Amino acid sequence: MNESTKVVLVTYPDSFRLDEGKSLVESSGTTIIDSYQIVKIFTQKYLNHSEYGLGAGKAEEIKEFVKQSKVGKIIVDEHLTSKQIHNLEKLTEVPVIDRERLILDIFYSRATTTEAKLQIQLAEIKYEMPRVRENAKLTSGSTERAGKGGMGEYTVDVKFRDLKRQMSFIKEKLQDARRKRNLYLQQRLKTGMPVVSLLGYTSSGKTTLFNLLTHEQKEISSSLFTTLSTTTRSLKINDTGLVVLLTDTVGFISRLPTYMIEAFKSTLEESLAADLIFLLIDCSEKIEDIRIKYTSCWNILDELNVDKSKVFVILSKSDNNVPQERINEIANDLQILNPMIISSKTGYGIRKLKTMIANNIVKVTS
Ligand SMILES: Nc1nc2c(ncn2[C@@H]2O[C@H](COP(=O)(O)OP(=O)(O)OP(=O)(O)O)[C@@H](O)[C@H]2O)c(=O)[nH]1
Ligand SMILES: [Mg+2]
Repeated sequence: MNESTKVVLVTYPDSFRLDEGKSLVESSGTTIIDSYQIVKIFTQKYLNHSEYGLGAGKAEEIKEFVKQSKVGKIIVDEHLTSKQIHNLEKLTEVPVIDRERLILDIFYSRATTTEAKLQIQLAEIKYEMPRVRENAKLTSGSTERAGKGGMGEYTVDVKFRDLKRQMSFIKEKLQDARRKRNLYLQQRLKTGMPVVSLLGYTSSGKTTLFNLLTHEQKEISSSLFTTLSTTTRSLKINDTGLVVLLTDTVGFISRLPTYMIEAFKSTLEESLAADLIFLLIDCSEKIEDIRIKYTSCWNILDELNVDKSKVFVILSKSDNNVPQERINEIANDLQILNPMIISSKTGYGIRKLKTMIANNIVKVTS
């Protein structure tokens, strides 16, 4: 049985980051041994103060609360340096988890394929490496070189070398997995079957659409990062006789450091090599949130050098109380001409979506 750990969440006051921070914490507790129960949320306009990330006054306030309410962990929804984590842990006497650690923990608890597990291990090492020397410095109390003048220095070097060795080992294994995947992809491409991929922010409805189109039963949920690996199935397009391969994959999230995007590149590779990319946007959300998610998705696509001409925006979840005026407002705001509007729940727009695939695949392949 899962045990719940009482945690406090420290995040920003704006509703987007506050809600996403809460969802991340809730998602992290659904499958790992100890689930989190948020007992209080502290907000801060800035989380880049040098000593603790948060301001010193807020840190003291949290320290008191943690003591009185027997809180087991503090989760800060921002990237923190080792020094900031160390200072906050020392002050509050409970473990501190930052945004990257939290995302890594979710990935870790959810990963089912060997490749996904390796990618997470690689991301973890990349998270760990810059912290090794820093941590040693902090725990030895020295402000100079790590573990100066004794055992410390030696231990740190050994640990560092060990992480480096692990990193090249994992990279090699990932290369192998990648080669196999590429071979598989090449074989598929040789069959001439066009590939259509579903990409988008986490929880935008990719897997629900994938299941509807391919009659699959892949896991869907309102938690973040439900899908962590790539699945491909064939899809018959109406009566055209056209068969395409449809891929579903891991979702995006904002404020993801480059090394994490890098770590997941090979999972995304198949999706990125597609003839058509459907970028799903949940249109039932607030326009401000849609804007942030849309921009984040494009930032990641840009970072991955995706050819923009093959990306089509799909507004998903239209059944969720989205009148036509809202659709117009979103299309205007995001400057999308004739967006496709669908609902995987009611089936609205699905026929049109298939026709659109047929039309564009013909264009791409002719
Ligand atoms: N109302 C409504 N809800 C939907 C629709 N499509 C998906 N959902 C819900 O949205 C949530 C997320 O759906 P998923 O299909 O798991 O989303 P995803 O994009 O695959 O998410 P990740 O795998 O976490 O990246 C689930 O609770 C779904 O039931 C839709 O058309 N209408
Ligand atoms: Mg999914």
